[in-house]
Amino acid sequence: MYAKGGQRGDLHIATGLGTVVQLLFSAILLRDMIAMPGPPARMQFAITPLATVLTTALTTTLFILAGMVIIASTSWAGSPGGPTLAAVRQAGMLRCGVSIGHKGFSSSDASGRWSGFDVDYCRAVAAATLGKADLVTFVPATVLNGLQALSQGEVDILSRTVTITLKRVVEFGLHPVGVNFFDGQGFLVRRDQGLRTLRQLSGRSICVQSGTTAEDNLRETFLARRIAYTPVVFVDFQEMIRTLVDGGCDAVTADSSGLASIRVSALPHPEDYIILRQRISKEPLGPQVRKGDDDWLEIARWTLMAMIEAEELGISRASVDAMRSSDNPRAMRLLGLSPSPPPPGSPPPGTKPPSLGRALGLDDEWAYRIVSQVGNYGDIFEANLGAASPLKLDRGLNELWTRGGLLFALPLR
Ligand SMILES: N[C@@H](CCC(=O)N[C@@H](CS)C(=O)NCC(=O)O)C(=O)O
Repeated sequence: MYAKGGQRGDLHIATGLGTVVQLLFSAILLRDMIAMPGPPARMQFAITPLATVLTTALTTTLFILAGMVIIASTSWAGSPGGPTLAAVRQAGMLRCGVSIGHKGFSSSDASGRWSGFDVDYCRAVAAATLGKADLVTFVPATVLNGLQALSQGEVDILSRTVTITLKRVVEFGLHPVGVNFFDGQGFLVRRDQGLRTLRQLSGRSICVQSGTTAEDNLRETFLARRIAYTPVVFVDFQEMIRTLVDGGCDAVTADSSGLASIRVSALPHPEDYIILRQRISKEPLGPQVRKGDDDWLEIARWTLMAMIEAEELGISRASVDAMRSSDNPRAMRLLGLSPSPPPPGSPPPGTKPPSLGRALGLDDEWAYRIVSQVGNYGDIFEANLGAASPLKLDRGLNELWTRGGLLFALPLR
């Protein structure tokens, strides 16, 4: 249904091989023509050494030419951008699916301005691809509607607390970009009920939103632990919260980050509620793109990696300009700068592979714009979810691997 953008490198190799085969056929044909019987014996005597010299020279030249074709076509034949990038650039706007109202992750204020951790990732993709972080149209959607909107081409990327699962990826034809938030499912209860463990939820009513992973996890876990409960299932998230506040259920279960968000933004007295310590699932949350445009997947994936890499390198929104004169080769590479003068052993000019940005079909400054306009991973975590935000979440599993967490940027080289 969607135009395929990938396999450009393979195509170049195929073209190169095709050219070689064609050239070799021509050489063999020429040799056979020259060696064809016909001319008188004396002439044949004269032609044979000449023919041998000619065909040897021709075949050698053709081999060299063919080799050059292959080398030229396979080196850095990679991603020139793909159809989604072309469409996004044509529109001058990135369409990004986000959650409807999920403070800290994505929510809009009275003037319609969106903010949050998932919103910032969309802005980073816009900065990388369009040059400006604010060239994003946010399309709010529930989990199911968001997945459908992505698979039907109504958004270019989905960035909304969606758990990556095998069935969703296959059923909706998606590619997970990477995990940008490691979460787990928890339970929010009123403090005065005295509930502190899962076992104490036995016989209680539990509110849950349909179409989310929470619904299945709840059923499976409570069945396996033989804990009886009454599910109260909602399509509408706001209605679920109202029901908790009105005492219509004893607990709400969802991603624990979502519960922290509900607690500070949707409940009249946050201090009256607590989140139980136990978690019943793994919820790897992350952006997703539609299958069929590998080049776009790479742009989305390496945007996330660039934000993590920038944090690993200590390049933040505040320090990025100063870091442009860093002597760290990784930092220089990420920021699309080459050290001057080039260090000994550098490839001669003209044979150097393109910068990371150009390899993605972007430009040299893509990652500089991401960090200077939006920030590194730690910047957007702290501002939206961490100490500087109402949620005050710990980094926990979302800390860099160098500090004991799970965040690890694939090498940007
Ligand atoms: N990660 C879960 C659930 C994500 C989710 O949608 N959570 C709800 C409850 S915390 C939510 O974000 N609601 C707010 C909204 O849809 O705007 C999933 O992928 O199924």
